Amino acid sequence: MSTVEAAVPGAEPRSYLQEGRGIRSWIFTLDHKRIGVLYLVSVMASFLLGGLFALLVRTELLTPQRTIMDAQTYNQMFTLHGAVMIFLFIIPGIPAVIGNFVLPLMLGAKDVAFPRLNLASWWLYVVGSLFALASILIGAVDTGWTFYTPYSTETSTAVVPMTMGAFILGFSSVFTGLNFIVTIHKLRPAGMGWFRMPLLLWALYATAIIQVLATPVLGITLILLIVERVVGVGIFDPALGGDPVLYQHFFWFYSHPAVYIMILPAMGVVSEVISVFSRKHIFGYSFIAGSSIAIAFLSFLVWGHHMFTSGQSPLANTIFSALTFSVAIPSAVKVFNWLATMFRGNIVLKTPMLWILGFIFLFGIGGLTGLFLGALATVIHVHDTYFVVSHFHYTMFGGPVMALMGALFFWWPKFFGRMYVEFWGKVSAVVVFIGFNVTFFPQFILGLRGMPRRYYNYPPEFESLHVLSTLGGYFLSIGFLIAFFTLVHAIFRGKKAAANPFGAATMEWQTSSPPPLHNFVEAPHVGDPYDLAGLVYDEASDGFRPAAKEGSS
Ligand code: HEM
Ligand SMILES: [Cu+2]
Repeated sequence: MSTVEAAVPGAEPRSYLQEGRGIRSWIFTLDHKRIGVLYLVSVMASFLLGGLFALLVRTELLTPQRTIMDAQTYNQMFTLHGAVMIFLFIIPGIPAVIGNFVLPLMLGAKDVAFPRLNLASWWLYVVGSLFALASILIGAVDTGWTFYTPYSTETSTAVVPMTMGAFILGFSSVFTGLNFIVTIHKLRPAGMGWFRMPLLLWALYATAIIQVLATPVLGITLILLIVERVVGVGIFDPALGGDPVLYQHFFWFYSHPAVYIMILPAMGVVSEVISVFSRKHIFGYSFIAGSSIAIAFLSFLVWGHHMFTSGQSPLANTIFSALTFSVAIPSAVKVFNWLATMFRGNIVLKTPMLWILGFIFLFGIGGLTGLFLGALATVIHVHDTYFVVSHFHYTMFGGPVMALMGALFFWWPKFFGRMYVEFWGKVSAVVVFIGFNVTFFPQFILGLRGMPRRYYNYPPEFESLHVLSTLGGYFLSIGFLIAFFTLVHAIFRGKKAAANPFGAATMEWQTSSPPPLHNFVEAPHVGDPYDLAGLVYDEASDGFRPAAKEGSS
C-alpha cells in the first residue's frame, strides 16, 4: 500500500499531471497514469484514422458503380480500415488506456509491477504503428485485414511493413499482459483476496492470459508470411508447395482469442458501471469472475468457425460449431447477472450508464447473431456476406467501443479532475446508438439477400439499404465528435471533480481527482468493491464520501 505526504498538511498534493513539464516528462514517464494517457491519445488517434477509412468505404458504397475511388483503392481502404481498427485501436483499447490508469489504483498500489516494461510497451506501440502507417505511403495493402495467402504472398502492395507493424504491436500487447498478470498476483493489498478484487481486474487478468499465450502465434504466422514473401520459402503459397489453409489455421488460432482480448475488458467495465449506476451490489460476483476465466479458456477452442467453408472436414466443422455454442454460455451468465443487478435497482441514467446500456443491447445482437454463424446450415449461406460484416461490428464495435466510451466518461473525472457537461455526454451516447443501428442493421438484411463483403460494385436492388447504411455512418460519426468535444472541453473548462463523483466503492475513488503521482495520501480502505451502502452524497463536493467519516469529502 503506498501513501505520500502532502507538501502542506491537509492541502491536496500535486497531481500526476503537474509532476514534470514538457514532452520528455511524458514520453519517458514511468508513471502508469501518464502511460495510460499516452495510450489514450495514440489509441484514439488510431480510432479517428480507422473511422476516416470507414467513412471513405461507406461513401464509395453510396452508388452501385464508382462513386469516389477505383476498385484497387477500395480494396486498400477496407483493408486499412480493418487493420487500423483491429491492431492499432481495439486490441490495445481498454487494457492499455483504462487498464494502465485504473488497475494499480484499484489495488491501492503505486504502479504496475514493471514500470519500465510498461513504458517499453507504449514505445513498441508507437514503432509498430509507424511501420503500419509507413505501408500506406509505400503502397497500402489490399489483402483485407486478415492478410490471407496466397494473395498476400503475390500482391505488390506493402505487405511486409504492415505485417511487421502488426508483429511489433504484438509485443506491446504481450508486455502489457505480462505486467498485469504479475501486478495482480504480487501487488494485491492485504485483505484483498482473489474474490475481493474488482471484476474489472478479473477481466483484465483473463485478457492478459490470452495476450501472453495467443499473441506469439500471430507473431510466428506473420514472420512466416514475411519469410515466404522475401525469401520464397514455400509455407502457405501452393505455387511454392505451401498450404494456404494452414495460414488460416495459424491466423485464426490467434485472431479468435483476440476478439476476447477486445471484449473481456469491456465486460469488466460493464460490471463496474452497472453496479454503480444501479446503486446496488453486483449480482453473482463469483459467477461473473469465473465466466471471465471460462471465456478465456474456451476462446482457444473455436478458431475453426472462421473456416467452415475452407474445405475443413464435416467432423471438424461439427466440433467447432458445438464449441462455438459453448462460448455463449459464460457470456450469457454475465448478461444475466448484469440484468439481475439492475433489477429493482435505483437506476441513475448518467452518461456512462447510457453507453453501457448501449453495449448490452448491441452486444446482445452481436452475440445472438454469432449463434446463427455458429450453425453450419446458416453460415454456409451468409459466410463472406454483409451479414458477417454486420455481426462483427455489433460485437467488436457495439461491444468494446461502447464500453470504452462508457469507461472514458466514467473515469474521466479521475483522469483529469474535471467533470464534463452531462447533457452533451448523454446526447453523444444516444446519437452513436441510433447511428450505429442505422449503419449496421441494414447490413444484416443486405447479407441475407446475398450482398458479398469486400465488393466494390453491387446490383442496383441493394442501393437503398447501402445509402441508409452510409447515412447512418455519417450520423454515428457526428455522435463521436460530440463525445470527443465534450471530453476535451471538460479538461479545459470543466467543473472541478470530487474524489468520488458517482459514488463507487472501488479503491481508485478513495484518492483525489486527479490522483497524486504516488496515488494515495492516506492508506486506502480495503473492502467489498461493490458495497455502495457505506457511501453518502456530499452536496459540498458534489460527490460521495464514506458514511462513517463526517465532514471529510
Ligand atoms: C466508425 C464506424 C464504422 C463504419 C461505418 C464501418 C464500416 C465498415 C464497412 C462498410 C466494412 C465492409 C467493407 C467491405 O467488406 O467491403 C467494414 C469492414 C470492417 N470493419 Fe468497420 N466500420 C466502422 C467501425 C469499425 C470498428 C470500430 C471496427 C473495429 C473495432 C471495425 C472493424 C472492421 C473490420 C475488421 C472490417 C473488415 C475489413 C476487411 O474486410 O478486411 N469497423 N467496416
Ligand atoms: Cu471467431
